[in-house]
Amino acid sequence: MSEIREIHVPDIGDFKDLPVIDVLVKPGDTVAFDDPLLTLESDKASMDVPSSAAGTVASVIVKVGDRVSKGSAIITLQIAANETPAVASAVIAPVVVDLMVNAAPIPVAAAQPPSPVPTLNASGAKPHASPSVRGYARKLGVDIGKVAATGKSGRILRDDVERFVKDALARLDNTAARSDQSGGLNLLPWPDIDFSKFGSVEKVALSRIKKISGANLARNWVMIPHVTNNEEADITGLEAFRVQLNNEGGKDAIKYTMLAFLIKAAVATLKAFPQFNSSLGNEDGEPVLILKQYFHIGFAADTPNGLVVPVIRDADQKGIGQIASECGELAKKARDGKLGPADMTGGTFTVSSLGGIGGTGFTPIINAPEVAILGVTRAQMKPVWDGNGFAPRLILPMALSWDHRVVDGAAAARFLQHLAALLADFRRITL
Ligand code: CAO
Repeated sequence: MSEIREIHVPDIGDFKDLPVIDVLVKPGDTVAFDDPLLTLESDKASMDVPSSAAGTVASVIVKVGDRVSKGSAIITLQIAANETPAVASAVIAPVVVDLMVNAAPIPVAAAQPPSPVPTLNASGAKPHASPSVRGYARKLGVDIGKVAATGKSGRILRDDVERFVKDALARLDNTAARSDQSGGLNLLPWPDIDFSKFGSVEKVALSRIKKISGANLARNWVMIPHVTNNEEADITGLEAFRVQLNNEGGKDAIKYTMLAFLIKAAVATLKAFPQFNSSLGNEDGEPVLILKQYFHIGFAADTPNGLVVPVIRDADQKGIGQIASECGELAKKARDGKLGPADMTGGTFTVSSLGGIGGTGFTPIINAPEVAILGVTRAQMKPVWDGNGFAPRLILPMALSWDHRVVDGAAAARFLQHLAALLADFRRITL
């Protein structure tokens, strides 16, 4: 046998028509005596309304925004037969119950159930706290006996419970940071400086692309153990061939770019070193290497709004002319801000060319979840010893950043040697 009982707002002093700002229970919830049911807000503070009985919530009568006073029905509670007598026959005795949070106590009348097992604090004394604060502590899993009281006459306040939880979390964080030898990084906070103290400044909001790429680059830089290997490729013959192809073309001919040759040579090198065309994955908690049998090559494109990486799909199945014209179209789309997600996803390796701009070398950041990226800078004529004398050769500086969890320095050096050999004599690509 069980009984359905309405639970009402108890005497809340002079307060009337208080708005409900939170309903803390829903049908089906089990509540204990003293568990908070509602939060009300007066012009001075908010207060929790505790349950005057234990049971299962059958229905919730009030909702956020309703106004309640003493005697308003809050919920109906299904009370098991073995639980009813203690509460039902309890003598309603006037007691002082602190319904307030961070505010002065209000005298109310409440039904008193048999006292719960007293929780002792460190000093062995029974902790002194209102039902709502006890309910709040119970909800957070806090042993009220361990909470240090700051209220009048040793009363434990809601703030005390919150402080206890914050301290416990901080201790947990510190312990975690110590136990992982500061793997949690434990960095100094970013300096918050008012630069206008030193001179005039102008504030410019970051573009959407900068915000997105910045967050990705920061994650990749921090989470991937990057190493960058450098190599030089003699592209004297290749550049002569490229210029010849472009000179042969008519008015509407494709413009053969160095980038297109680099993409083609990168694909051939990835085929020879498949671990560079992979991603790190996880299967049943174990790391696995996902080797991709497709070759979608991204290239970094500088746009007025920031860096984007459009992707040439199946570059292994395309000729250099097609790669060059697709790069041109995608770079234009990028500059016009018209790239869609499909243009920028699925890449397996990235080429970042600063050759048209300048530089002698840089460290590209891996475009995760890829595991390597090739950066090239401006090719320059250099005197190169050919065994008999110095000969002028066009030398392309290359930088390969790679993920040390997946590949190692020897593999990276071989990758670059292979790539340099292809660029030095492009006929080798057919071998
Ligand atoms: N060495 C010497 N010259 C080079 C070169 C190289 N490696 N690569 C290109 N050039 C020359 C070309 O010959 C061409 O010269 P001409 O105008 O005299 O013919 C000029 O530079 C422009 O080359 P291009 O039309 O082939 O364009 P590109 O390949 O240099 O650039 C693109 C295309 C999309 C890569 C470029 O516009 C771009 O955005 N680059 C920046 C990429 C970037 O920002 N990377 C850094 C990422 S990390 O922040």
